[in-house]
Amino acid sequence: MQAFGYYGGGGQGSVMGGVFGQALRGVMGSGPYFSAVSQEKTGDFWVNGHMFGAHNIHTAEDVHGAELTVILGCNPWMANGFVRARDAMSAIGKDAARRMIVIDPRRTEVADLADIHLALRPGTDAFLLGALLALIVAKGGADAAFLAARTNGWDEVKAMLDQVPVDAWLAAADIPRAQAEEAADMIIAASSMTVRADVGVQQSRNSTLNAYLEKLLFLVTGNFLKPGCNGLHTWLAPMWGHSRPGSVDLATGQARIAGLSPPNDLPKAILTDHPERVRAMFVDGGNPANTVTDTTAVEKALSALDLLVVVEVAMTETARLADYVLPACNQFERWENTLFTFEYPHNVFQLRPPLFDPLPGTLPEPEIYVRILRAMGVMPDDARLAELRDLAARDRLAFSEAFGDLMKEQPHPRFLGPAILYETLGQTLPEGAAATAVWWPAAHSCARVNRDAVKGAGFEGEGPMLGEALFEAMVTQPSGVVFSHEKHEDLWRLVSHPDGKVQLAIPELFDWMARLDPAQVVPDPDYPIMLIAGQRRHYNANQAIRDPRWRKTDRAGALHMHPDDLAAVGGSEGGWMAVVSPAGRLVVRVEADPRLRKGQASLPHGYGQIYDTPQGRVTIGPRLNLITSTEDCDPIARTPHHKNVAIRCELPRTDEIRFHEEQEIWAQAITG
Ligand SMILES: Nc1nc2c(c(=O)[nH]1)N[C@H]1C(S)=C(S)[C@@H](COP(=O)(O)OP(=O)(O)OC[C@H]3O[C@@H](n4cnc5c(=O)[nH]c(N)nc54)[C@H](O)[C@@H]3O)O[C@H]1N2
Ligand SMILES: Nc1nc2c(c(=O)[nH]1)N[C@H]1C(S)=C(S)[C@@H](COP(=O)(O)OP(=O)(O)OC[C@H]3O[C@@H](n4cnc5c(=O)[nH]c(N)nc54)[C@H](O)[C@@H]3O)O[C@H]1N2
Ligand SMILES: [Mo]
Repeated sequence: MQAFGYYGGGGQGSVMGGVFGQALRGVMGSGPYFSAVSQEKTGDFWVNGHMFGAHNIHTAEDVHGAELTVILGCNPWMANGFVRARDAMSAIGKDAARRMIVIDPRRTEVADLADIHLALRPGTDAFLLGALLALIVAKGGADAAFLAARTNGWDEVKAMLDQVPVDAWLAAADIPRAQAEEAADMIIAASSMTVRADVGVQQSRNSTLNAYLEKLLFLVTGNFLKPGCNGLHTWLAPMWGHSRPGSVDLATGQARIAGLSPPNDLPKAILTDHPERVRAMFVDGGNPANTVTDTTAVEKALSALDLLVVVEVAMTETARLADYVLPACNQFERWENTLFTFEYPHNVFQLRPPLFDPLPGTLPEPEIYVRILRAMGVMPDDARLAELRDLAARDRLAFSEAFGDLMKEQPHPRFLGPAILYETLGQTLPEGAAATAVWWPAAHSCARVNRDAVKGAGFEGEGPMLGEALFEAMVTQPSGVVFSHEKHEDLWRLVSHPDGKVQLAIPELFDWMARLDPAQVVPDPDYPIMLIAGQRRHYNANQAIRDPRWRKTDRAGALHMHPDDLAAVGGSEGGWMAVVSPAGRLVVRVEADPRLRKGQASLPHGYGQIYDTPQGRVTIGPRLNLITSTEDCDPIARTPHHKNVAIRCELPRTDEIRFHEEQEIWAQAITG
């Protein structure tokens, strides 16, 4: 049964509920699991599956230790994305012995600190990376010893790279040959290199291919699992899964990646007469009505459901469409944990106690899920839970055995682990901390699978006692714990192919490379400007900023245009501009940004919230996904091309300006 769909499982910084959400999903069948992650990173996971053996073998980067850092399609100055990002970028800028290459059409704040800025034409990363790799190989920069010892398929990859028409591809990317050669030389000369990539290449044209070429860049040059290079990291518990071939969404036929379904398919999975269509959705920690591609289709689909339940802290655009809104308390009013534990060689986890009391009428998500599961009648009976609770209080190891036995029973317990732990072990933990019990099996499995690294982090004990020691530290150290300390060499154990080697050749992507054609980069005359539909700026944070007064600047979420493009359409700074895509039209405030490439514009991510004012309904800032299209996406992962949305800019009509100026006046009731 795939009638029950789930979206979210945690927004930024608020993730504890997601673990419990998996219990509800499990008992409700095998419907699609849409997540914010599966509209940015699934192409990357797919490549990891081929290269390393599973979708959840995940690469990390050692920006702090690298001699050369390649910043590829991301802006850590604005977006962070790794620990102490601004400090790390500034440190590189100041250190004469360290280098940085930035690959971004815009001269970003980090490009100012770089040695080389490759300001490529938007959407042409595959051409540029292909050409760079070909140059590196031609210059003898491949690390033959590393490739022979640690990888398979190098001959095929080399044969593919030998075919790259370097000059034609550099022309497609609009990068001078001399600059590309300089970058290739710098990469070859580096004693260590790490590549940091994010949505600038993942939500871009050739997304999955970009992820492959990005990994080839550090693998071909042997910059992998060594200090200052890219690597693999241990997990306390993997944040996503691995999908075997044949795991598909029945209503759409789309293959799942990492256990996830692409949000781009959300409308299609609902608005169909397929018998396995999604009929009910549960949304927790996400605002798909604003953040999923093609808002019009998403709203239509969510409205067509038999049932929509939204767990929220705010009356969002998605919650407005719901049959039931379940009010949650926020991440500072309950126990929470970090989830993006992507560090290596040492990896950190933090369980945070609450700072404030919850507002009346709100509940922590774990309690919401456990109440639902109890009401559904799927939980073990009270006597059984009491027995386990009693064991947990007296004898953790005996509890472990009894809990393990219960998990093997049919039909439901194996899905219900988090809820059962909450009701048993959780009740023996300090007041209010019941939800943290879900980390107990994770601590144990982490200690079992990564024994040496957990011991390396200072934990003592053998067998289950090591896991107990780790769990004890997690729940009693509110400032966090280092749970694994790895030696680079040991991390090779994470590669799960039988021969322990990285598989470099991915035939599907060789075909894709062969299909790349510089003619594809010629702008559409009707939509000649390339829009970054969702730029990270000083005052946006996904959908988490709902009070516009929190934005010290950029309250309107202005369109940024290159000054020449702005002048060409006759616009003026602070005035109005219409942004037109094949999918829709937005009228927005406009400003000039000379850092953009000519022919490139940007709108910020994280705006478009709807409020009720005394005069009527207002939308503050661009509701961006009104102009994005679900089919403008990656062919494998179906991740949207949000960084390369083709648009045109034109001056709005006077009635449009009148409407938006009135909206701004009404909005003063909210913005003060
Ligand atoms: N301030 C702030 N920080 C955030 C968030 C937020 O909303 N606000 N959101 C968080 C989330 S969920 C994410 S996923 C990350 C995303 O973090 P980033 O990926 O760093 O964010 P973006 O600004 O979307 O895009 C990054 C860069 O891609 C560049 N770019 C555009 N088109 C192309 C292209 O074709 N090729 C290349 N190479 N680059 C291109 C843009 O100029 C931009 O500098 O940020 C996280 N951090
Ligand atoms: N056009 C375009 N679209 C994009 C992007 C883009 O660049 N361009 N970026 C994409 C990316 S990378 C991402 S990650 C997504 C993000 O999109 P979403 O996942 O939809 O955004 P979040 O802000 O993470 O969602 C958090 C929601 O959780 C709620 N929330 C906050 N705290 C709590 C809590 O404690 N409990 C509960 N239950 N809810 C809480 C917030 O009110 C908010 O509505 O957007 C994507 N959409
Ligand atoms: Mo994201």
